[in-house]
Amino acid sequence: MRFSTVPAALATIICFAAAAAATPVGIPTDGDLGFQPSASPIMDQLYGFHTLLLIIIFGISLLVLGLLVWAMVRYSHKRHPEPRRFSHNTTVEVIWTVVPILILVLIAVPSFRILYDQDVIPEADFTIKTTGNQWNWTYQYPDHGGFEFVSSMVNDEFLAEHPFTAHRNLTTDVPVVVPINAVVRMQVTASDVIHSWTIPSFGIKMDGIPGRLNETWFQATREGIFYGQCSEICGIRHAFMPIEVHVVPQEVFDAWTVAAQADPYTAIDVLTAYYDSLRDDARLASAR
Ligand SMILES: [Cu+2]
Repeated sequence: MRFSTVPAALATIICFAAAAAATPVGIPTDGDLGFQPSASPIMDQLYGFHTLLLIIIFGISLLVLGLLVWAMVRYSHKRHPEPRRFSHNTTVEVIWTVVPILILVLIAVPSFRILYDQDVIPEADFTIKTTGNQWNWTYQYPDHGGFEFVSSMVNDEFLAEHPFTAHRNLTTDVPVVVPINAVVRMQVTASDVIHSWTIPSFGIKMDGIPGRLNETWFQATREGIFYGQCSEICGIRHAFMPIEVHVVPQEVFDAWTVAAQADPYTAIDVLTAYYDSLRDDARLASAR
């Protein structure tokens, strides 16, 4: 009896793993609070830093509130009709100068570390160059034969035809594809006005400025479909130039690049086949 539960548990795990692989991240869901789930080491660091700040802010707020209440109660006119006349207290002044300095140092250390890690690009596996245009993104893969495509938001007809897989203001006609765990050097520029390329789950945001080539990097540590939106007010359709990144296994990425070198606009078929196979695996596993 006990042994028969093992394949069932295994099937459930496979089922969850397969379902998780193509899970969209960065779409609004009911009851969401806080950041989008992290999918990179930088975002992990940002998440930790944010939590540290939250604890510090909470502590300071509680302390100040407590002191206020204590002063109001202890030194009210009723309890303390005759105020004392002193105007300085060296001990208290030293404490309220030194303690904030210590808190700022405590904040500065991880803050500078994250800034450094974001700024210094580790040895990259390959480069993607993106150019912001009013109102879409051009992508180039210079290390994979230099193919290039334009990624635009899908229209309402497409949304109506794909109600479960397409997301309003987020889904693009040609997504960016990267392999899991690869270090990607991201070059960002623009052709007309300032745009900003971002994927919140990767902890990355970089302005695309005409005539300037900005660089940043990311390492996606989780399979899935990740979304971002242009984050620099760039004109009337600023809200309609989304960013969609698919993080897939290396072999799927390799197959996609081969297909994209021939025609980047139909290479998405490789991804569709991969997601279909995941779904079939999950169905098989749950049927067993
Ligand atoms: Cu823009």
